[in-house]
Amino acid sequence: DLDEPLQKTFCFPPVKDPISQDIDHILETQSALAIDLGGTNLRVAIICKRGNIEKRYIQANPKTFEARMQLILKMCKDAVRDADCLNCRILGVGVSTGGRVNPQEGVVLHSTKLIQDWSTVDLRTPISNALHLPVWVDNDGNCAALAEKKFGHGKGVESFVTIITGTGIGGGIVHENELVHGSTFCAAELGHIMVSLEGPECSCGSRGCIEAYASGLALQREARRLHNEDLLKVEGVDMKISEPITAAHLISAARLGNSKADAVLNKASKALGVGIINILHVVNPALVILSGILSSYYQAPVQQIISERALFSAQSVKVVTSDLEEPALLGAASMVLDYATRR
Ligand code: BMX
Ligand code: MG
Ligand code: CA
Ligand code: ZN
Repeated sequence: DLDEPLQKTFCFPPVKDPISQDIDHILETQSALAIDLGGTNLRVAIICKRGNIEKRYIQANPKTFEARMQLILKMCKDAVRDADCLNCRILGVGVSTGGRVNPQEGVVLHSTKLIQDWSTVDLRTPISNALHLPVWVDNDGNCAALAEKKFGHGKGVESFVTIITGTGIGGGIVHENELVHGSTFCAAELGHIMVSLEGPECSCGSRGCIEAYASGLALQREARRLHNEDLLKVEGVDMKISEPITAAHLISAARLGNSKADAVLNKASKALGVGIINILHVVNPALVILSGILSSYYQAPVQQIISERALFSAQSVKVVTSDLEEPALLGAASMVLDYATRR
């Protein structure tokens, strides 16, 4: 990003006469501060009303509650300062986080060990006290669904689900135009749909969850296993792997003809596809939107399994990949942009 240092050097709140202040106020874009807390990263972004990401910040998500809270507040303060220079007027803060969330209270109720030290956490009070802004909080998969509804393929669709693959697998359900939260805010934890009685261990403590087969973390684990057993090589191709092994290596090995890598990915796709069929048979959505790192890989096999194994009446469902860059962040912003401007 070439103009970043320049912007830093020359950015200070200008002193202006009242008339140009008035004009500036009109020209300011109503914006939101969005935060996304995942199994790997902590992201913050300034997002304007139309859904453009004006500026983005990314750090590793700290492992302890104290360090995490401290970093959130620091990143937010930096972003609020930068927003001023970008002429973005921040209306509030939207937080997307892994874990079960009570959005009415702005509290993270419980998290799997994907985010450690993250249960019974009031996010609204400290963030709103530090920044003097209203704060909205929801689960990351639910936020992704809100983003699809406002900016993506979910626009105008009464009933759809979204599955977002990252470190884990997040889910969101929009039914009759409303997000489904459930009786104890545990609805739409779609990563923990179980597709086998035995199956691999999941970070939630159970086994056979689709997250344990098809998430970024699950595929990375399998890629490492194959790599350590010297099975990730492709005959006739020089696959030097010096960087850390990820799901991407598994996909490229499979594409180059590695049958072990192909088998792992097939199983992951099957698990995900069967999990999605279970969703179809419970909520019968019109649309399934896949997003995140592996969505374009999974789309075709999922569609295929649905045509083979879903009940006839559920087969009309469309499976698409999201065209949003950052669904969780955009959804976090949409809570602010929709509610802060509502009269
Ligand atoms: C886990 C779970 C979900 C979350 C999903 C995606 C926690 C902390 N997380 O299944 O609530 O939606 O991961 O998370 O309980 P990500 O880390 O891939 O963004
Ligand atoms: Mg995430
Ligand atoms: Ca969810
Ligand atoms: Zn699980």
